[in-house]
Amino acid sequence: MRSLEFTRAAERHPRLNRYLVTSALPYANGPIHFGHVTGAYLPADVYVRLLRMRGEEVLFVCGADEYGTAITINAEKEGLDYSAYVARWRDTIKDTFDRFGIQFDVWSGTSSCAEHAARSQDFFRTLDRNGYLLKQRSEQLYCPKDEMFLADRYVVGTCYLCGHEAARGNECPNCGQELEPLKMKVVACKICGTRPEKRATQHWYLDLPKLRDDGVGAWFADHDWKPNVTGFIGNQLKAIEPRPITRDMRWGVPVPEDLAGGEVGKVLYVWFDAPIGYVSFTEQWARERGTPDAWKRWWQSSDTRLVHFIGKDNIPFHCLVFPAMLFGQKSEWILPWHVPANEFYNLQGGKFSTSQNWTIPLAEFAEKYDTECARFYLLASAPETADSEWRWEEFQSCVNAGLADTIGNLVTRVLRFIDKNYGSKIPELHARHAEELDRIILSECGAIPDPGADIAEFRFRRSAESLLACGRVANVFVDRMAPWALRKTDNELAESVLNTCCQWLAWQARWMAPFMPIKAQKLWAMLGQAGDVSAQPWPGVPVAGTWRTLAGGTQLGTVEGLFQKIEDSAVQSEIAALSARAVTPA
Ligand code: B3M
Ligand code: ZN
Repeated sequence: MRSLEFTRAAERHPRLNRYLVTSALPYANGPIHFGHVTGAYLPADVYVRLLRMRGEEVLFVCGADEYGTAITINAEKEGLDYSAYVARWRDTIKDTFDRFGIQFDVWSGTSSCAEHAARSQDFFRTLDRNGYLLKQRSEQLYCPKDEMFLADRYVVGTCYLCGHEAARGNECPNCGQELEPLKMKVVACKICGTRPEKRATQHWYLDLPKLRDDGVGAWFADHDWKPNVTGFIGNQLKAIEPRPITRDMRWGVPVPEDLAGGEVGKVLYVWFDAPIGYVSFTEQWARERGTPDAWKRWWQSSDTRLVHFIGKDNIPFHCLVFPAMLFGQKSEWILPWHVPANEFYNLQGGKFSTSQNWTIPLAEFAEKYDTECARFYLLASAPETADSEWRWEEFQSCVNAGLADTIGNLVTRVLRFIDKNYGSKIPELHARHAEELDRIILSECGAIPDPGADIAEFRFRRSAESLLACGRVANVFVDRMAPWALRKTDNELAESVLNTCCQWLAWQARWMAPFMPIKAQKLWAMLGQAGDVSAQPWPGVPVAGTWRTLAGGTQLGTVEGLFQKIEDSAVQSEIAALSARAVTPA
């Protein structure tokens, strides 16, 4: 039975929902770059912040993806054991998120989360029990010298699709296609260079054709996807085949012993266990807060909206394979409600590449620049519907001409003027001016769509536009009303105008909170407001007659600049440093 309290809350907020928000689990195998940040983490963080202000119930889950051959090969190269290697990257990546204000409710890792192996094995076991796993013996490449099967990246050879000579056993870095290692030409063991031989071994496959026919196909078809998802997955579904989900390796979640049938050294494929991390990390969160069963409310309650924020290359797994795994549990598990998938984000005319050093080291960036300005620019330039890029000149103009000249300038010109001429107190609104001033600022200076409505529908670029427009409108208002002149001729009107400006800034502070929480808080405090601006209800668009929330006479806080402009010389030296650091591929 629903508690009275719950019913009352639901009546107060008829739109109240529960949102389980995830960001793709970054591989614990290197630093993340701005492409990752704007693709899967920042929009999720902004979305979560907005939902919280709207009073929705939200949980934001992420952690590192710590298995797979890309990781074992790099750990071996560095002579580190796997756990130490992934722990280092797990912490480094988390540090980057902290610097950019990306705040998860739980941050974990697939090899360190205590719940992860059992939960992954449970998924596997249930899929098997429900008839969705196939077992097949097949020939695989085996290195006689290293005495091991060569999973994925342990195979190097020539791509049979494009001829690229350094293709890996699972995919070609040149043409981006998935490969079958047995079809590759001139194959060698990545570790010792020996030509591998073929040996028979057993593996498990996820029966995707059956899952499609039993309901996943129908579920996909009546879902409202972004256009970049519909066509791509629709085609994949038509020609879908069973997908291998185990590997011969030591590092990974072991295939449950009771099912292994004596086969040893088998682990779950990294892409099978990784999305289950969303679940096991939720379990960890629930345990750590002392309510171990609370995770079910998020994953097994049909009124939860599951939202996966991902980059383009993770689409098949989040729109098809993971939903199929959830569906195949044949119990209360929910399926994704939305999968906002971004396109690629490039850097100054090239692709972000850690190996070719075409990147911006983020810890260093955070020492030199304002990371909240970067948040804003990254959103304003996000690859929502087409590839887009970070350009230093654009970052500069976004900060200087966008944030500093509109929002920053507005704040200082209004608040400093009040500081100087009105004893640092918000001037009164005189009733006879209220209606006219509302009309001028709310309709004659330009209309702005609610950025919250855009964020809720994953239009982050447009929401960023609205925030700037918010500053522009008020600047138009200030120019038109010219309170500095009015003060000498009609001080009551001047006071009413300045009161209106402060009300507008309070509005703007709340609108800013999801984008730039620290600056929003500063502005909130400058307006003499107590408490946390992010704990304020989301205000929507201002409505004449009811939108003013600040009391006249309120003492302002200390007025300070919100944005620092970026010099031309800084931009030039960043562009030069980028090219100087870059290495051309061998
Ligand atoms: N680690 C791939 C990536 O970082 C992968 C995502 C897993 S989400 C379950 O692009
Ligand atoms: Zn070898």
